[in-house]
Amino acid sequence: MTELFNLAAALLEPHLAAGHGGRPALRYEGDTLTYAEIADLVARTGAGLNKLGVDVEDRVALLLPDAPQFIAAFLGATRIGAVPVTLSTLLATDEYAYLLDDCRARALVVHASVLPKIEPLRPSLPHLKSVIVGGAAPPRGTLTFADLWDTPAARLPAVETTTDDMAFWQYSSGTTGRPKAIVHLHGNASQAAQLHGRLVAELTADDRVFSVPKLFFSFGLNNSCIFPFAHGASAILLPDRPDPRLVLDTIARERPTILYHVPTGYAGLLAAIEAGAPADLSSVRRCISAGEALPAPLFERWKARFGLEILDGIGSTELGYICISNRPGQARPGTSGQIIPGYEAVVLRADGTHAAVGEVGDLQVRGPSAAAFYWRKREATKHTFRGEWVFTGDRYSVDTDGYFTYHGRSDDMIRVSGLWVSPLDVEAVLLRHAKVRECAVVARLDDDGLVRPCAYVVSSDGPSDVLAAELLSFASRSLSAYKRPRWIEFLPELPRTSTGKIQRFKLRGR
Ligand code: 3UK
Repeated sequence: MTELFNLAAALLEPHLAAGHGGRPALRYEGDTLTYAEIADLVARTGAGLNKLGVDVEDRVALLLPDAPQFIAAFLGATRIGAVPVTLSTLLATDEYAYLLDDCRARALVVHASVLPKIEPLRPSLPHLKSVIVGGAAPPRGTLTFADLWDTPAARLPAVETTTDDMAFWQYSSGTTGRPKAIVHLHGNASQAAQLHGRLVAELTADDRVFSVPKLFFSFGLNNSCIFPFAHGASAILLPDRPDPRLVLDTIARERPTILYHVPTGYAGLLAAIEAGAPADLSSVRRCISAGEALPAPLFERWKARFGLEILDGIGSTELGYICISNRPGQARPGTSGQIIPGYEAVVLRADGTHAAVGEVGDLQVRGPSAAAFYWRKREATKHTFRGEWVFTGDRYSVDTDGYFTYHGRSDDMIRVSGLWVSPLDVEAVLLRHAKVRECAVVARLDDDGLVRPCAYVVSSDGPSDVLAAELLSFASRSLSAYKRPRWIEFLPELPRTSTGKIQRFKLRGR
């Protein structure tokens, strides 16, 4: 039912009304910001955006590191019914050109360190009227947060959003085609805080959460903003690149009670500790992972060292958060756990009937945190959002106890370190090398059981270790670290269908 509801108001106002305005909401660079301080920043940011002409339903792109300014801009925009679009800070100029044009951002809030990647685009973005710069002194033609915050919050016009209004957008990539904006509504945005937040993390107002995955991801936004604020807890924000030693220092210094990371991140922390990095996890009572499958040996190594289970769960940006998860004390290593009450999951055969126990099929989930649709992508929306159900694109089986086991993707996409890798992007780079005639990139497990890209290459020169090494370094020049192939395997030819399509599934089986 459509009723009046505003996400930003729902996350902050109850704490002030209950007299908890003095409680900590954020820890950032050694400082504490209280709920009252955050609420004031949010109200002033909203009022400032209004003064710039940002109106209800206008998109406000955010290109910011994890910091209080991110929270102020995100909730400030949401509060006035504008629609924040959280963008990764790690992209290239041509990717921002597409995203800012696709969402028709009316305003952009950008950190000074990322601004140089955006500046060349301004003339080609007619909808972009205001650029607000966080961080260092801004160049001409832009505004600062201080300019925004000049506006007294009392002037903030109340915008009455409903549960069915758009709250925020997040981009997700696909195998082919451009990234798709996933549209979240006010009414679905905080539902997962009452499901995973209560039943798996078991959040209370006394918790201090630390999410290594950043606020611009759906996992991080829920972990570091929506969940803690829904429960009156506090979040530790780390603006820097999360090098394992820095993460361990932050844990020792800030003493979080709940740690959120991706499996590759937990493996990185263990590797750093085994190489001698000091670690004090005595404050941590719960470790949560998502983004890619957590291998059982990694679960066991972590438990042996710290006595803590890593509770892995599967979620997606489309579903709003984790829907199937291991529960405290009941974790089964190597599985994604059981359905979280409030969600329903089915494993489907190709003909749409339900798979039997143990049979692998396509995972489809429904639940209250699911997003509404993809912006301006009608065909993709029809494929993924099927009535109340979300088609995940993941292959799963379920056992008699209701534990779900991941078997990879139904499309060719590869999940590495909790990030999407399209085989096509990696293949395009390798194909630029003069000695690569054909290639196909697929997922393969490394020694830790984590997924990494592997490239099968048909070369004009035939197999050679020298060429393999050359191709690895060639790829590393134009691909981010997580996208680089870890192995090069030579084949006389690639397996193809009669119509000439590469059969990547045959290579995955090798
Ligand atoms: C894969 C997993 C195996 C799976 C996310 C927690 O990752 C998140 O969202 P994305 O939209 O990607 C979704 C896809 O990632 N995946 C995620 N978790 C697992 N595969 N085991 C897992 N535990 O392919 C899924 O379809 O980036 C994670 C919370 C919110 C999120 N958005």
